[in-house]
Amino acid sequence: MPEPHLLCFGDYDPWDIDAMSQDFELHWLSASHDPLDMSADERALIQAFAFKGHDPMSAEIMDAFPNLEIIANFGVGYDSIDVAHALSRGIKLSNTPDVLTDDVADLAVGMLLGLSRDIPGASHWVTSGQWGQEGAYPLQRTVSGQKVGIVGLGRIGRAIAERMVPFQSELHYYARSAKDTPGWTYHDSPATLAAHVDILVVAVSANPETAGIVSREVLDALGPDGVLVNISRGITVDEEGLISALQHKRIRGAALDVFYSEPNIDERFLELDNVLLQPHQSSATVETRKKMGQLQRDNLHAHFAGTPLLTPVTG
Ligand code: 8YV
Repeated sequence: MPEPHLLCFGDYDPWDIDAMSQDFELHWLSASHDPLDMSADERALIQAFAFKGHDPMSAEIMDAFPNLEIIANFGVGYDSIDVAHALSRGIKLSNTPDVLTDDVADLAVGMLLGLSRDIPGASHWVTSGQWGQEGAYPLQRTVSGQKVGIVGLGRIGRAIAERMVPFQSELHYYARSAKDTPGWTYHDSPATLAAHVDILVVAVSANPETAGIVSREVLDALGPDGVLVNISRGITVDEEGLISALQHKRIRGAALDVFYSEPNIDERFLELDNVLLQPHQSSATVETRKKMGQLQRDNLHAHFAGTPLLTPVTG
């Protein structure tokens, strides 16, 4: 049987390219990364997309591929994909949940520790020789025993909350409805949650409903002693409001792995002394990226074998 034709979006590691090329006829985008630059003949060959990255996967792109059957997303979040359009055209969708939960939760906790104890600044204090010349580093803030609020208690939010239990955190959360939780306090709005905690962690999945869910009002409720950690998506936080809150110290600080505009983030972030900034790397370990690639391929194989997708996106 001829191998299915697969169009790869994004940068893949060599092990993914090797594995994909064994079972698929691979096609790559041109340097412009614009799928509409491909010839109509080549577009007509494509049966599947291996989608990676955060560029919009629009109705226009899908419609330019008349024989597209499946979009296999490399990532748990699929906010860049026009899901409604894909499903209306009968194009199947899959994502890569679960396999990245631990790494994302680990980084959220690491960012929280890094920000609260200013680990990057303290490291620079040593490497710059200031420790010897100027003495002890300025005092930082404690993490253990603080009140931690999670916005979105899905798989990743729950994994972050569980990691904070050994830190003796008092745990609070906001979700669409109360969950079965071991003594954690439910709040029915993000602002009420923020008003009750010292540390607010955004772990909600991004969609039109959650865009801007961490609004100026929420940041003000968090208050001048509060810190924000975001490992979800830039659009879940009102970024203009966040920059203003950080500039005017209306919140104490923010640890951010995600931004409105990546990788060229708003330059005002670079001037702030109360942030810890990461390059959207929460799932970026060799171990997890191998598992994500495997799950992406397993979904593609399931589709072409005529069996149910392992991790379908259904809307
Ligand atoms: C990306 C992510 O998939 O899983 C997600 O939703 O944001 C990441 O793990 C990764 O950056 C590749 O685009």
